[in-house]
This record gives sequence, C-alpha cells and structure tokens, in this order.
Amino acid sequence: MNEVVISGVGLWKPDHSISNEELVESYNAWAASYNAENQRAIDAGEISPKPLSSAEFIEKASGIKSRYVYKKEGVLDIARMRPKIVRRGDDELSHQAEMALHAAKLAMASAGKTADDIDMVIVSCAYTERSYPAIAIEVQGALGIQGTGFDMLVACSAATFALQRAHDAIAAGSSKAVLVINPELTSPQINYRDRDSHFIFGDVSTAMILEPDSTATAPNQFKILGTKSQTVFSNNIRSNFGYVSRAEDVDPFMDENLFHQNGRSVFKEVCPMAAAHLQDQIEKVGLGTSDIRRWWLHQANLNMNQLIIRRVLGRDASQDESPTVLDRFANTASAGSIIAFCQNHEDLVIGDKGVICSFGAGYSIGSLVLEKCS
Ligand code: CO8
Repeated sequence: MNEVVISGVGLWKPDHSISNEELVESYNAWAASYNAENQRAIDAGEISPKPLSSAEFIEKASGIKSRYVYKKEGVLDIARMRPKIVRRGDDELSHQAEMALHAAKLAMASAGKTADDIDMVIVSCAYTERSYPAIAIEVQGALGIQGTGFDMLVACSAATFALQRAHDAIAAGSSKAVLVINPELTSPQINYRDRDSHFIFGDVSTAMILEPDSTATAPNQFKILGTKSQTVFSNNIRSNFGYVSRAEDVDPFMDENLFHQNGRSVFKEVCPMAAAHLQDQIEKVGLGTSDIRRWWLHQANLNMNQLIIRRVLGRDASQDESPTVLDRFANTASAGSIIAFCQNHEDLVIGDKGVICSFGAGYSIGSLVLEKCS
C-alpha cells in the first residue's frame, strides 16, 4: 500500500459578493411587493403574508456575513431573484468546468504537477450543471490529462467522499496522482424568495492533488492517516430538481424542487452524529482528540461547529484550532472544510495533526485525519 499525501491545494472565489444587508434589502422589497399585491387574499386569511428577513438574525443564527456569487446580476432584482447566467453552447467551456479549472490550475501549481503527472480527475460537488458528458471529463480534456475522470454528487460531503476515493486509488496503486475538484455553483438552486434559506449558500471552487509520498515534491505536504465516510438517510435537507420533473407535468422550478430544509432538525440531529464520527475516527487512527492541532470543519453554521467541537473536546475551541471561513463565504456545500484547510494550513509544523470533516445532506459525514509531513 502506498502512503498518500495531499500535495497541492487550490481555492478560487468569484469576483462578486453579496452582503447580508444587500440580500435582506432585496428580499424585504420583494416580500413587501408580494404582500401589497396579495393584500386582499391575506386580509381574507386565504394566504399568509411573507415575513421580513433581517441581517442581524442571519449573522446571529448562522455566523454568515457575506457570500460570493458566480454571477451577481439578477440575484437582487426583485423581478428575477436568481442569477443571470448566459447559456453556453455545446462547443464552449461550461460554467462549472470554468470554475473547476481555476481551482485545478492553482492546486497543480502548488503541488508542482503537470497534466502528465495526473491520471484521474474527480469533480465532486452538490450539483453538476448537466448529466453528461461529466464535468470531470471536460476538465480532464481541457487540461490534457490522460486517464479517467468522473463526477460525484454527495451534497456537502462531496469533497471528503471524493478525497477518500482518491486516497484509496493511490493507496492501492491504481492511480499515480488524482485531481479532486469541487466547483460549488450553488446560487442557481437557491430560493432567494424563501426567508429561511435565502442567506445560506455561496459559490466557490476548491481543488486538491493527492499522490504517493514517493512522488511528492511540494513544500507543503499532509500525509493521510485515515479516512471515513458515513451516510444515514434523512428527508430534512432536500433538492428535488431533476429530469423526471418533465414527465411529472410539474413546474421544474417550483419552490419544493429548490433547496429546502428543516434547519432546526438538521442542527439537532447532525451535531451529535458529527461529534461521534470525529471521536471514532480519531480513535481508529490511534490518536486522542488532544493530539489534533487543527479542525477544518464543514462551514454550514457557526453555532453548529461550536457545539460539535465542544462535544468533542469538552471545551470551546479557538479560531486558531477550528478556523471559521463561513462569515465571508457562507455555506459553500462540500467546499467549506476545504476552504478552511486552504486558508489555514501553512503555519502547521511537521508532525502536527489535523482533521478535515464535512457533514450535510443525505445525511452524509466524511473525514480525513492528516499529519503535516513536509
Ligand atoms: N430573518 C429573520 N427571522 C428569521 C429568518 C430570517 N432570514 N429566518 C427564520 N427566521 C425566524 C423564524 O421564522 C423563527 O421565528 P419563530 O421563532 O417566530 O418561529 C426564528 O427566526 C428562528 O428560526 P429557526 O428556528 O429556523 O432558526 P435557527 O436558529 O434554527 O437558525 C438555521 C436557522 C441558520 C438554518 C439553522 O437551523 C441551521 O444552520 N441549521 C443547520 C443547517 C445545515 O447545516 N444545513 C445543511 C444544509 S446544506 C447541505 O447539506 C447540502 C447542501 C447542498 C448545496 C445546496 C445549494 C443550494
């Protein structure tokens, strides 16, 4: 079995961002206009008025202050409230492949690898913009990589689950180096007219290079000590959009086909599961929680992360121990824990250990225990 290292990372963020204040101003203007238009039905008790949103609530309930969006145009326009993304033809690079390439090139440069060094590309995220050809194969072609590419969808755990697949392929010797990319284009699936979820997500793209320690030359390397993935079925986070809508004679874009969740239940159910997963995983690789120098946790909700860490450590963790990035990025589905890693790993010294952990829809939980080795 090969020892496997993460030898390169890439983080690409869009040029556009939206603050809580901008988002709330737009939502509240839309809600006021909806309520005015439907005043008679609301007064008659036939429908409920749309409640107002608040920037203070969003920051207090989630820790989110701002989020990046691939395209800002259209999102805040109350006549549209979804991004305006220009359709590309079959002979043009797709939007998601473009996002993926940005992060992939950064990861390859940081690992010191060219296309010839890599033989597998996994694009893993919450949504892909089409069914086939796989975005991964498009990216593979654009980069000139020989070998194999495929897409994976595991919502918020897409990145950690793909990293586990990459680890296993390299450990077994069936791949020489794997490029894992998470182009999280979440904004087209957000219901910006839903007060409970309009603030949650952001767009971003992350990538990592995994290879055997014998071929790695990058200045920053992390040995993978263990990986774990876990799923338990839950209806509490759903996105029902899909090709069968066409045959069901329903509006493919109706509210119940967009992202929706029972956030309170998710919070209550996932926190203990994630804490137990982490404790078990750390024990399995022969470590204790006090051996872990850094926790790169999924970035869905600040209160959730604080609760999980408190359960695991029996105390609060500092920003240095468990860095938060969701204040600037919001929930970027599977990319959140990878962003936390990208922005907070270079200060670790050889022998330091850390854990990347994701949790989300499915439910799904994934983790990797790492040791800084170069
Ligand atoms: N402004 C003002 N008030 C609000 C707002 C708002 N925007 N939203 C809700 N309120 C109100 C509610 O109506 C409620 O009022 P009342 O008490 O009168 O009933 C009150 O505030 C409290 O509401 P909640 O109980 O819903 O608030 P919470 O404290 O639970 O916070 C959260 C809501 C932030 C959603 C929280 O529950 C949470 O973060 N839970 C965890 C969610 C989570 O991690 N989900 C994971 C989803 S992501 C995933 O796994 C897959 C994603 C795939 C990508 C998708 C891309 C689109």
